[in-house]
Amino acid sequence: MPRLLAIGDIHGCTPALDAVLAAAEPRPEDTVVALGDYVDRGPDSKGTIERLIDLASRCRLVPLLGNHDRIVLDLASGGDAAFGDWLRFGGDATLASYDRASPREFPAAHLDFLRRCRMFHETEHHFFVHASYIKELPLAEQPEEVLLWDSLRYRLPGQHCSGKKAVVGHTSQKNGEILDLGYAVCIDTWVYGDGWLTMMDVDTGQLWQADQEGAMRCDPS
Ligand SMILES: [Mn+2]
Repeated sequence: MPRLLAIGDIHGCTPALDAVLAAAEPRPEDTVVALGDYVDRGPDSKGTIERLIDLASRCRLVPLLGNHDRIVLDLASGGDAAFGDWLRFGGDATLASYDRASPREFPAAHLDFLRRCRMFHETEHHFFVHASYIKELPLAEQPEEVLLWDSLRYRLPGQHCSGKKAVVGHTSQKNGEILDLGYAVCIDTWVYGDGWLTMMDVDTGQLWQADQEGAMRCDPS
């Protein structure tokens, strides 16, 4: 059976990504939805995007755009994102990983990867967004501000009108545990801090979790 797998916010923690991929072993028929925020904060944004480009050749990868990825794209295209604010919110680590002074100088293949990221993904029983959603609106009509930026700490979205279960990241769960609201599950478990990178089989609930150094969590349950 093809699996439907989701990966939470990676934030440049490449050893954690390597570890969960080695454990879950995505196969060509599996779909892997990456929930965005590949860059910033952790030490190896460049390596994380390299791994994801490689992963896309080994399974069906559906990468979503995160708010941090959005800022990198804006800066790369001369948009009006605030460079100083970005540096303070983890962009400094991204520049260091590329050894470049601006996202304008990042490899074209990496920027193309970010440009191809989607705002949402939908399957028969689930939908996937980076941050949050407005329950009354169809996915194609959601404001980008909500999809990329809204925090579950300030507003719980409620059951979406489609009846499907949401799989989201963005709101880092500082206790390292996924947040399961029933109608939605948040799998950003704070790998760039003291937590884990979480990969989940959304149909079975099986979890694979690794820390920044790539050590697997022994008993995720
Ligand atoms: Mn985010």
